[in-house]
Amino acid sequence: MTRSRAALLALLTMVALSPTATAHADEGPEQIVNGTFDTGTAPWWGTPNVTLATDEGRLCTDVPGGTANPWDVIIGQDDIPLVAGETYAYAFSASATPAKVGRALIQFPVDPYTQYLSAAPELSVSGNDYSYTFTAPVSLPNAQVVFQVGGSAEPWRFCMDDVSLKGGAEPEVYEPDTGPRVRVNMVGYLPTGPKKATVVTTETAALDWELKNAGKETVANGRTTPRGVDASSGQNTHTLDFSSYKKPGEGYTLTADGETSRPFDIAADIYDELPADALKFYYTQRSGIEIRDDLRPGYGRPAGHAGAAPNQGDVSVPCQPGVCDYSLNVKGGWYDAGDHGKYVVNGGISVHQLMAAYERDKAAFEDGQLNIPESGNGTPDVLDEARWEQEFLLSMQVPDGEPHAGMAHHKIHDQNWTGLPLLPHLDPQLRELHPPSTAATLNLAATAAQAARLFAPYDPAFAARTLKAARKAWAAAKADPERYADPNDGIGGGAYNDGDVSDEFYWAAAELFITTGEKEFKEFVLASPHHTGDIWRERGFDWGNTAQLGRLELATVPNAIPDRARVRQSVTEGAEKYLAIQRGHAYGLPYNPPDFDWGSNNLVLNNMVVMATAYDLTGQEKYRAAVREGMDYILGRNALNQSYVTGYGEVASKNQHSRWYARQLDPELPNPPRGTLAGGPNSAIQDPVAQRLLQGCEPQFCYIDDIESWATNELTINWNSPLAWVSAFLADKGERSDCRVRYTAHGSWPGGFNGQVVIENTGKRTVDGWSLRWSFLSGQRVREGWGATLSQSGSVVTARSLSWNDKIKPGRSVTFGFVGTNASGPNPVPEVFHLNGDRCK
Ligand code: 9MR
Repeated sequence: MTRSRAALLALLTMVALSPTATAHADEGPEQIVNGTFDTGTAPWWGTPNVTLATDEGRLCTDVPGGTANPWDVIIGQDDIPLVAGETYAYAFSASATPAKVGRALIQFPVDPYTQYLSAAPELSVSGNDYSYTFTAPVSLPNAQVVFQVGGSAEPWRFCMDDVSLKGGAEPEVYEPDTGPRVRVNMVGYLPTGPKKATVVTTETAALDWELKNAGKETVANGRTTPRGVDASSGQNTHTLDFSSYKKPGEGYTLTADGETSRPFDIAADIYDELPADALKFYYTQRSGIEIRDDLRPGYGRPAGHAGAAPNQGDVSVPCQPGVCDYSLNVKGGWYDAGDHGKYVVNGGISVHQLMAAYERDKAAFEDGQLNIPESGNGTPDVLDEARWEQEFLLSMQVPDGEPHAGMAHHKIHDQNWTGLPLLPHLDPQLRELHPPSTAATLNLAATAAQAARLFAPYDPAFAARTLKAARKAWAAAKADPERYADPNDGIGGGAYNDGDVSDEFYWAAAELFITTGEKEFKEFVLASPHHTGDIWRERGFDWGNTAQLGRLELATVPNAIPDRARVRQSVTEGAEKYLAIQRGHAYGLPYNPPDFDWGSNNLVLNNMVVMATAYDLTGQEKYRAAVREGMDYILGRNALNQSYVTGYGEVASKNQHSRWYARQLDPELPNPPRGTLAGGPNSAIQDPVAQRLLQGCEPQFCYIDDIESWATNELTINWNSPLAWVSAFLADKGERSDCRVRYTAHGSWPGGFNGQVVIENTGKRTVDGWSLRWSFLSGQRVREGWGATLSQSGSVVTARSLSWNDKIKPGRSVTFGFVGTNASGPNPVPEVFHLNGDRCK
């Protein structure tokens, strides 16, 4: 804030004023957020032709010359609440070099932009203070304060400070209702898993705790472990461990320090529905297709952006001016989040994680599981859902013959941000393709290469098309490796800029290598710094940090990279890092930076993906236990005592920022569907609601379940994707089984191969009747077998014992074999075998 300058009173009113009204307004609460620019320029925004910066505690910007209208250059703040009949005092200081006349408006935020206050301050080089009063003629939660400074032939410099709008209702003093001080996973605990809770208390010595069943009988008790002050919440905490109690039941509670937790279950099936719910989310995020109410009661809506007015997309979308001179049909795909934008880099990681969840255990995903229009077509629904996005990603590729052919456009979205609520089919904005980027191109290469191997058994033509697109994208990215998305291209859609795409290169090379086995990709992988570096960031991985995806793929999907053992080992090193963070955390969080990131819940879940993968690779129980404990945080064992997954737990997020699940704004609309993850605590609280209510928040408290809090409470396709992956892991009931499988491909010839499989019983009990399951990498097929009855669905093969070999005594083995049909690309030896549903060690 700068020193006050000589006052100049300019008075303008919409409604006649009295001195009393002015005095009253002056005393009212402040409605502007960060009008003193002490904390940077947020949440102030500017039109794309200006860059906002602070200069000696003021907001300053260089206004370009050559614009025609005042509104060609705007600086503003959104979401200012006005109350009808209330009188407000509006004040600011400003300067212009050289002197200019500006326009100061308080207005309705969208067309017709009704002005409640309109002033034309004469701005001088030395600067002046201005003040006005007006009475609001309407109530609205989201008026705009704007400065229109366009219309000058010459460039000039504008600065402002001490922007203040006083009056109206007292801002709500926000005190989150955090319920009982004993914090649990409100959904429940697995009988054999860890069972921990966190107690918030002023006590520093250990406390007694009791576990009670639904009948209020005490079934276990013990003493808490004091943990001191937890930095992520500012709370003094104890942990409480009741892991030794394993009896299934409903309605358990924990009591400690005179407080009783919310009820929870102990049951083996608590996560059974979550994988499908997390995946069903994608259908109602679809663009370009009607959402059928019979498939999603309450969520039916017309197709969005399918070429029907008032939509201006997405069947023939032009580029931003100067970017290209063609239009593309980019209909389809998923809407990114609560907005109507479609962004290739974010679509990439999302569709990848869905396919990766499938590839982890293909037998767990079936046709008909998700109740989508494609259910019943013989392909697992998760692949059908992934294809909906993959087809969109393919459509974003620059056509042959055009500049940057083979690259992918970074994104497609509205020309301007729209308000809430707005159903997709009602969006009237112009849609535009934004310039191609290397990052988007590599996301296309990576996911299309992955899709090629996964779709081969179901639709070889589509698999061939994706592989061709992946190769073309790879070549285009190699030829243009530093074409970055513009960080300032964030009007009407997110910027999704990323100034380092070496990690996207690594991920794409890894996928292409796994699918093709080719030397070029192998050499690229081996030469990449991401192949050997410590990529396990404490903050986790996300759309902008994708080396981890490549490493996880190379570790888990069979392939012939020479240092595979080291790659696998590196995943456990990452997992150890997250395990150590979790053990040091009183809420069992495997993520603990001093400030929480945008979408922190997805980073928490992605760290859990690394620990889960370490379990898959090693079978070490500590990693699986860590994932189970991590989920407790997401489902209620946290400072806010709430679940971040809609429909899961007694108190759960339900007002995530969305233009169509906008029930908080329009009771006719639904809440987000069951299984929707909220972004979660974000220390930077960039949106006005969070800035108004959460100033000074400790990390875990930087969250509010309000639809307008887009920085803490949005839903996105790339946040539900790790939720789907992790919940599929948690729902996996396969245990480690005492068996060893030796699989040998005996000779191969063009088009075919011989497989021999030996199952050894390494346990102490006779196996009586067996079925062995594995998956091929891609389109390989079993043709005929001996020593077992073989069947195949997609790439999942099941071999069942015959009457003469259905017993395997301890230390003994059985052998069977088959003739297989080969597919293009590598045919690696499968590494994961399930005997009677349990995974061989
Ligand atoms: O998830 C994105 C986060 O990592 C960025 O920090 C943030 C600001 O650029 O944008 C987030 O993505 C939003 C995107 O820009 C627009 N659609 C909604 C996304 C989630 O909030």
